[in-house]
Amino acid sequence: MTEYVPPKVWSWEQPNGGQFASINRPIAGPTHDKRLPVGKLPFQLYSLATPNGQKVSIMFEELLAKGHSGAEYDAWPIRIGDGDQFGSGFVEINPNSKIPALVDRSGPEPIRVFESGAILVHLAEKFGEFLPASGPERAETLSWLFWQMGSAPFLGGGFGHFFAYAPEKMEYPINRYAMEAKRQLDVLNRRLADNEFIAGPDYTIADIAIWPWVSRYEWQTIDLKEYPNVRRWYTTIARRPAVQKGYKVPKDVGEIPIPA
Ligand SMILES: N[C@@H](CCC(=O)N[C@@H](CS)C(=O)NCC(=O)O)C(=O)O
Repeated sequence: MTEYVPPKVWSWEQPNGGQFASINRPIAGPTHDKRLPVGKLPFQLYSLATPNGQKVSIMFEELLAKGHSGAEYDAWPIRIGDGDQFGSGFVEINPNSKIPALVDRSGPEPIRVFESGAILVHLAEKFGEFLPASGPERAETLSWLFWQMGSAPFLGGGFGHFFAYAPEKMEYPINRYAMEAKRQLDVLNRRLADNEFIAGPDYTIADIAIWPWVSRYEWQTIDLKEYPNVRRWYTTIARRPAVQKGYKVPKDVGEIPIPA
């Protein structure tokens, strides 16, 4: 293998190889015209059954399980491997071209919401569920929610990417991100030692945001036995019927993995 010498100034040479060659671009904006489908229900969700997408479908299923019939939603697949996220209709609702994105059509004017964390807060506030209205409990819930938003890129885009997807396997990034992924699980394990759920005694949007990422533990070659409190918390949440439903939206991706 010849040693890579970075250029003085980086420029785009396409395609740049690897499984994500068609997705990775240094420019934003639409690549083609495509309108999004719109159904009749109050919420239109454009998503995929990846951890970021599953957060939102699990939230909807939890709201429906609590009897909020106003939380009915149509879920439309956005096939990111085929470039659907770069269609003009999708870019109008998420200029960042990533799933999930939501259009709330329950009021007089449609409201677009993108970024899974913003969507969870929007729905939690709208229905008054899974996010305490004030006080230290709200601060704790939002702290862990935003912790997840900042941490996921190290796990998926960092460790998962270099370990599983990068066309060349390189020791330095794999070690760097494996260390960070394990450190994050240890953060959770310590927190869950004396808390039933992430933000305290109640199940909140912080759990809903973090759980789908932990559900990829096999793909990340992580043994949850090393993190017994995370395993306890993960298994409890995996048994919730709403989680089992939301995990498979918009497409059945099989059963939730349960650690031995
Ligand atoms: N911070 C965003 C991340 C969303 C994200 O990375 N989505 C991925 C799928 S899990 C995606 O759409 N990737 C397509 C692309 O990067 O082109 C969120 O939490 O909503």
